[in-house]
Amino acid sequence: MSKIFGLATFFIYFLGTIVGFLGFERSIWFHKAFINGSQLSSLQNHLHLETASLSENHCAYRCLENQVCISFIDHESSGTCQLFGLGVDIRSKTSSGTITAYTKQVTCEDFGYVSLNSTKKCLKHHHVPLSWMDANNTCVSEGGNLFSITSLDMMEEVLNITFDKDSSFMLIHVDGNDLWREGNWSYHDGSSVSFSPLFWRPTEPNGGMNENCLGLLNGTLCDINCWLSAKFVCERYFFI
Ligand SMILES: [Ca+2]
Repeated sequence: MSKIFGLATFFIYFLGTIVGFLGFERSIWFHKAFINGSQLSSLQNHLHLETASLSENHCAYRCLENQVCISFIDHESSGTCQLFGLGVDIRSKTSSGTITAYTKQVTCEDFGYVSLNSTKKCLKHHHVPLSWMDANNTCVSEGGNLFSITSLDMMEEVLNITFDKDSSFMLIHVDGNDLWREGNWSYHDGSSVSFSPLFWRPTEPNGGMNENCLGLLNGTLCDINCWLSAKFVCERYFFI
């Protein structure tokens, strides 16, 4: 009796799943992108789940009900459905590829972040001032890091969307410190910061051993005391 009951439950669950994904319209929830082999490799680095697939709609349904999934590829030839924790940036020219990928969210704003034109980074502004260390930890806990300035375009753009809109962001913590060796500035991943003088405020950096963290003050970089409380901007990648 319990076996029959078990089979019936499984059948109802299976039928419910089939009806569920047959009845939903994929294009409402997903944007289609044609990616190339190298973009596929980037996505594979963020593979969240691989499962058997009955159809493209079935795969889409699996992605939709999965909170981590941002994009998916249904491999018809192998009957597998791959869910990825990263999306495809449809602003870039993705039509050159031949692999069909579907992406759930397509802008930084979909994640509550702000877009930049000069980079695929998404930015988030934090209004509660913290020390550089605590600011950095906050960004890490959100799956990112303090905003890394690697080009003048990027620096200019962040000023346009930050300081120009809210003058209380005149000084913000950004990625970079010389904590481990005085005068040797490095990013969060340990790579060296090689700013041209154009990045630095005139006469900065000038704090020696007392100022080992990087701040963006009114449009130029300066070394600041790591314990100083300031607002900050985090960055995160959501797209390949
Ligand atoms: Ca220093």
